[in-house]
Amino acid sequence: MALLTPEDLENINRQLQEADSTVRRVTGLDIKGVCKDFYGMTPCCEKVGIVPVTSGNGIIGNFSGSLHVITEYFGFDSFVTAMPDVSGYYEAVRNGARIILMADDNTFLAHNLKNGKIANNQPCTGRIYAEIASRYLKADSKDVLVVGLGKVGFPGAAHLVNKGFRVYGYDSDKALLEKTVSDLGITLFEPENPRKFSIIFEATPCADTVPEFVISENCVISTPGIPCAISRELQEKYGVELVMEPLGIGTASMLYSVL
Ligand code: NAD
Ligand code: 2YH
Repeated sequence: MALLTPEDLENINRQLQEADSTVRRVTGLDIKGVCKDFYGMTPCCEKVGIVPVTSGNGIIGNFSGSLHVITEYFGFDSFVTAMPDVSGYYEAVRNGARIILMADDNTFLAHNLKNGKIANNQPCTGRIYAEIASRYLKADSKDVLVVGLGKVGFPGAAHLVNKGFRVYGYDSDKALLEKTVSDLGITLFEPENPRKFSIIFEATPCADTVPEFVISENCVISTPGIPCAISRELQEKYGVELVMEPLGIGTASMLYSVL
C-alpha cells in the first residue's frame, strides 16, 4: 500500500488550482462541475470533521491540513480535530460534524452521519479520474487505454465500460490482467501490437508506465497514480493534457458521493 508523503502534499492549494484549470480545458467544466454532474448533488451546509489517525505508520505531515484546504476549496465548512483517533471522532461529532473524513494506512473514508452514506477513497478516485478522461472534448474515438487495474484502476475501468467506452486494459500482473479482462469484458492491451490513444487513464504506483508508442498528439492522461505516469519530456513532446493531483480530486469525489 503506497502511502502519501508530506512532500506529495506541498502547496496543495496550488496543485488543486492547476488541476482545476486542466480539468476545465479537458472537459469544459471545473472539478466541482464534473462532481455535481456525475453525482447529481450539490453541497449545502454539511460541516466536515477531519480526524487525524495515529495507527500503523501514524500521522502524515500535511495530510489533515491538506484535507482542510481541499474541503474548503470545494465549498465545505470544515475543521481538523485537536485530538486524534477515537477522542478525535468524539470531538468531531460533538462539534457538529455531519461528514467525517479519516484515514489509516489502508482505508481513507468519508462517512455522512446524517444519511448513513459511506465512501472509500480508492473507488471514488478511480471513478472520478475515469469520468474526467471520458469527457475529453478533443477525443478522437471512444477507445480508452487503462494502465493499472488495481483498487483504483478497476472501478475506473468498470465505470468506462458502463459508459459505453471500448476499454483496452493493461497491468503488469498477468493473472490479474487476465481475470479483469474476463470479468469486465474488456480488450487485453498487448504492447507487442502497439497503437495510439487519445484517452488514457492510469492508476499505478510506478513512474513512466505509459510508453511513448501509445501517446497520441494532444491526448489526455488522467492519472491519480503517484509518481507520475509519464516524463515531463514526453508530456511536452506530445502536448499531453495531464490530469494529476495527489489528494483533492479523489476527496471531492468521496464528499459528493456521500451527499
Ligand atoms: P493497487 O496496488 O491496488 O493497484 C496498482 C496496480 O498497478 C496493480 O494491479 C499493479 O499490478 C499495477 N502496476 C504496477 N506497476 C505497473 C506497471 N509498470 N504497468 C502496469 N501496471 C502496473 O494500487 P491502487 O490502490 O489502485 O493505487 C494506485 C495508485 O493510485 C497508487 O500510486 C496510489 O497511491 C494512487 N492513489 C492516488 C490517489 C489520488 O487522489 N491521487 C488516491 C488513491 C490512490
Ligand atoms: O495515504 C493513505 C493510504 N494510502 C490510504 C489511502 C487510500 N488511498 N492513508 C493516509 C493516512 C493518514 C494518516 N493516518 C493521518 O495523518 O491521519
